[in-house]
Amino acid sequence: MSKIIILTGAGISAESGIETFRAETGLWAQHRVEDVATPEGFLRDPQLVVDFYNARRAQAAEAQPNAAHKALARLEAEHRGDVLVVTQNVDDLHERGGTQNLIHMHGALNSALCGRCDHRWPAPLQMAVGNACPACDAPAARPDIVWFGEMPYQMERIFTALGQADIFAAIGTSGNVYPAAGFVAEAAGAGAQTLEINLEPSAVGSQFDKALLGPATQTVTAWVEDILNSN
Ligand code: BJW
Repeated sequence: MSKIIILTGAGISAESGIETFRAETGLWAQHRVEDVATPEGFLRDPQLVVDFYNARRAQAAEAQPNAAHKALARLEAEHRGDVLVVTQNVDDLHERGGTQNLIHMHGALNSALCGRCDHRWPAPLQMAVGNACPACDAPAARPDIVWFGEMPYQMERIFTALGQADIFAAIGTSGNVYPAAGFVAEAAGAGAQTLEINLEPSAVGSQFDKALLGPATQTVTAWVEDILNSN
């Protein structure tokens, strides 16, 4: 009964209409990373950052899970071993597509975090700068997002799973951001078979055993079908 760990990135949600980061017209072509995705940027101009995430939250709320999200949920439901999805995405399309065993390592748009006491609560569709924390009342609400220089969530659980994986697949991620870009080396070092699913080879593409190139809605569906047929 094989253990499968799947890392997903922005590419899996692209066909649902959610912009990726590093495409020519992607989010980082429209916004400076250091302004909207660092703690220093938030300190400098919280309104800019809150507006950026309000717009992305609204976009994600309109989007629907696609065939790739649904195929991963089917894999979790029908595979006889364990399946864990670790997503870098902050949208909720995996959970709306039916995945249950899921880690949002870079946070979630639908969650708010208190900068003072670390309490979390469901984010309103439109957050405002200085929203009060429901636990400590400090006017310190921020989007519950992991910015550059901050520690991604649940790293201990992720590294334990990578160390036990039989199959590691990375779907729709460019391999530019660590620690996620290092997961393939970690899983391969522990003996897992590794597979990259992407439109094109990523920055760490040469580290995978195999690649399946093409749009996620087609490639992920075909891969899941193969795994379930070999169960
Ligand atoms: C399709 C498709 C279709 C398109 N079908 N595919 C020097 C060396 C190494 C590391 C560092 C360094 N200097 C600093 C660091 C650390 C830093 C880092 O990695 N920097 C790099 C830029 C070098 N990392 C951090 O700071 C992280 N924290 C950290 O390291 O803590 C210390 C630590 C140490 C040890 C262990 C653990 C921790 C935090 C990183 C936070 C990332 N945050 C962001 C923004 C916030 C979230 C948000 O606003 O949404 O997260 S950045 C952004 O990039 C976002 C994404 O989750 C992340 C990854 O992007 P992703 O998903 O790969 O998207 P794209 O656009 O890059 O790629 C899309 C891919 O899809 C492409 O490949 C397309 O081909 C493909 N695709 N359509 C299939 N239809």
